[in-house]
Amino acid sequence: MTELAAVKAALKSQAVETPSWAYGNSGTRFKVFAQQGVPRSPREKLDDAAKVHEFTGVAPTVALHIPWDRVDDYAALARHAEERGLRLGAINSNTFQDDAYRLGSVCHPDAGVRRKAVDHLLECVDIMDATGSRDLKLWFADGTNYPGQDDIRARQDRLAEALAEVYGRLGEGQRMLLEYKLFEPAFYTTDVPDWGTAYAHCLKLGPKARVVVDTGHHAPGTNIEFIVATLLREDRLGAFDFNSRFYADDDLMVGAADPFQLFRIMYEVVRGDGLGSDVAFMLDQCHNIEAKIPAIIRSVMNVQEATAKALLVDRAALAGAQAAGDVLGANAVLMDAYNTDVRPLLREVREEMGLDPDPMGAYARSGWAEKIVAERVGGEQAGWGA
Ligand code: PSV
Ligand code: MN
Repeated sequence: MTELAAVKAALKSQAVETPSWAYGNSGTRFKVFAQQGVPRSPREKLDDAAKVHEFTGVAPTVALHIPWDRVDDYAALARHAEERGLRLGAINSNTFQDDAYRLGSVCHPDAGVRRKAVDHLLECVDIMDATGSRDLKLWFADGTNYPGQDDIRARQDRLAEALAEVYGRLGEGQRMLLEYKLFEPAFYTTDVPDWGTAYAHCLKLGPKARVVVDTGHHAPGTNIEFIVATLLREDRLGAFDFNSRFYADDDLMVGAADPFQLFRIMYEVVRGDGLGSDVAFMLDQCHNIEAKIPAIIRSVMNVQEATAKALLVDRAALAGAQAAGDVLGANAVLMDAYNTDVRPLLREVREEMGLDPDPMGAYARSGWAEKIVAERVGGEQAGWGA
């Protein structure tokens, strides 16, 4: 295979998982702006996700969030997905919206609340059995707001105990993905605040436990690609939650705020053999003021563009410059790839995949946006319950 053919093959087999909640209404804690045509059920979310896959060709799986996507029959939901060329992806737990969780969930000082939270996580594994999902994705809002509020170390012990019980329930081929987040909603301490804490718990649990890097969950200036390189080197990178941030957990379209950062991350993914591996590339975004489906299509395209540039890095030239201590030369190799306009290459890739080379235009011309506005009247629009 020529180098270009290898780049194209990698781009064609890339898979970006889209989040069910991005198709529903969501927003900031100040206001959720409802939009017309928004899905009213998990099935309608999948119908929208199918459009993203139809026009990009690289978004074959959809992550669910429980209880936002709770249905009576998960196997039937999986069939609904299959009939649209999709599969159900990660099952995201939700231990952050129940009144019982005021002081935390799996780290709560009360054993009864911890039991309730763990039972929910076990329910999520039952759902994985029914949907055929590989990954259980855990993010905990647990933490404290005030010094002295609770015992930091005891909370780690409770967390470890809960994770161990759920880990023990995982079936063959199932994985636990542990997501960290610097702060919010807890402001003084967060129980899983960083990749080191997540990694330490995963290491103790075993090989099925992996770390999730949500690109919005770091302090400003954090070198995320370093974290990615390290986790890949340790074989503990489970997944990405892609989005963009200007300030904190903004959940904007990935690649919008800082496409160069996304490129640097994707370069480490390529360098660390993470592309085409079992690392899941998921979006975790909210579209509050912009049209949702086009925003998700744009996000998928942004990931593709960053990936294409990362694949175009002349690795031999880079290694040569690095070995020679040629600081500027090495930097130039990386920047040459970043500054390449990969849009013509991606148009070609899409044509070879039998797709319209312009996914945004193709979606706009498809009439789907008008159809859902006309048809999805009545009922309650899906939202994140915030
Ligand atoms: C938390 O901020 C998070 O990133 C987690 O992944 C949640 O599951 C997701 O957002 C949706 O609220
Ligand atoms: Mn996330």
